Amino acid sequence: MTMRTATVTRNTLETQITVSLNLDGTGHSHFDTGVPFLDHMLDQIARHGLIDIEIVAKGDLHIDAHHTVEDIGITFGQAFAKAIGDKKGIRRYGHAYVPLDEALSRVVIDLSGRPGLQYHIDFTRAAIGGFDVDLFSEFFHGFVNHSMVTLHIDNLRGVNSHHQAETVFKAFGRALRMAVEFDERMAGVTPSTKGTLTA
Ligand SMILES: [Mn+2]
Repeated sequence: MTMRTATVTRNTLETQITVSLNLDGTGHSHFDTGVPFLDHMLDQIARHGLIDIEIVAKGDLHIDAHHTVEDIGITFGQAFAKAIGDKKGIRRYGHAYVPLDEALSRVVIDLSGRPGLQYHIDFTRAAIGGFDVDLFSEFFHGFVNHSMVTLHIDNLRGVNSHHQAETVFKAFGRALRMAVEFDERMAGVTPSTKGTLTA
């Protein structure tokens, strides 16, 4: 099988980012973003999505992490769209519930070719270890708008905000894994009655 890989570099005056992905990987990851809590969350995507992910980012962290987190979402989305290709033979839909102690999240994804985000997380704290939780929404908006997927994220319950975030990213990884997997009964077939998921 040919591995579905992509590397995208995106440079702006605010950030310089390179993302490399292998959707058919084993969860190997390397992150150098300067934002440790984001690295911890990206690691969940790799591990639970069985996606190899390498991200090197240099951003204007002297201002704050906003541009870096948003632009990593955008570049990750661009790399995902490039790696997934024509979507023939894949499952297309993916979903997962993931608990962590008292927290529970559900993520549902459709590799629809249309960007859409439903984002429902009521974080119990404004920051986790200095990381502004508002930025998760920026990350997922960036991802969705450039990967052209429909994504429903619900944190169903949770008290500890680290747990809330971690269950969301683990469920996102699990849902991605399911959606990108090949369904042998769909071999060579685009999983849409419209005949395309890219237009
Ligand atoms: Mn953790």
